[in-house]
Amino acid sequence: MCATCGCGPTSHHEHDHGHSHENNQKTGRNIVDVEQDILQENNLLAARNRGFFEGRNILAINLVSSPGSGKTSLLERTLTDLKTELTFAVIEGDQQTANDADRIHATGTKVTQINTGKGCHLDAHMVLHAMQGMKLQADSILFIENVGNLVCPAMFDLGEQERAVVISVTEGDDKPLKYPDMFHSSTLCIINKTDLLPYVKFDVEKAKEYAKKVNPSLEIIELSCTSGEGMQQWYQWLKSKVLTPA
Ligand SMILES: Nc1nc2c(ncn2[C@@H]2O[C@H](COP(=O)(O)OP(=O)(O)O)[C@@H](O)[C@H]2O)c(=O)[nH]1
Ligand SMILES: [Mg+2]
Repeated sequence: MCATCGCGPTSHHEHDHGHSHENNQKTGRNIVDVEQDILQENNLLAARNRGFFEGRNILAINLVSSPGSGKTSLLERTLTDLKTELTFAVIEGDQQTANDADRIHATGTKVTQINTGKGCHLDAHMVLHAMQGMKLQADSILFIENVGNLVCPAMFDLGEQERAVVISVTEGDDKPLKYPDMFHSSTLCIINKTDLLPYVKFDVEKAKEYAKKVNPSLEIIELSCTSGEGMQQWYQWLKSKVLTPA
């Protein structure tokens, strides 16, 4: 159950405990109202974050995926390979632990960990709060690694310019159809762990077709953080998004 967006209680109550129809209707209505309020407030703060990023020419990229797709691995390799060319900072989101922040810190990159407790996503306020203690440099890239979850983070704009959804070949090629909101709201889809393709049933062309069906303008990059295959294409994409300072 998510303590902040209220995505849990609806389905639990409706399916597990057999509440009366009237009660279900009432519960459903209340939850929709609360969600609208939360999202409206979030959008205002996201606009504030976006203004901050634009004013300092910071490219903010929200990394979303299910747990274990390889977000932190992608960051570790990227930060290590490009640290002499670009300036980076990272905000790490997880329910518990500072494990990912430790992994990022080991690359020499400035990082702040947000623990959401029972929350299943980052929101714009958490990002604003984290940024206030970070002294972000102008003309830099800020990666925001979201909590591993293909559902709720889709609803929460953080003020980012780009949203990259990472899927790995061990998760099944139908994820874009099952979680369309996430793929619809993303600008880039990274298909990770291509080194494992010989061992798993994952049709790359089908995955791409499904992703494009949900979002025709979605860009797609296949890569492996382990073997390094495809990483250059990701670096090119990243550099193409960095705006030259005026
Ligand atoms: N074989 C393979 N394993 C990977 C790759 N990228 C990440 N992993 C592994 O997947 C697991 C989860 O990775 P992590 O970066 O922590 O995922 P996150 O939860 O999305 O941040 C770790 O055991 C990684 O070593 C890859 O390209 N190939
Ligand atoms: Mg991680």
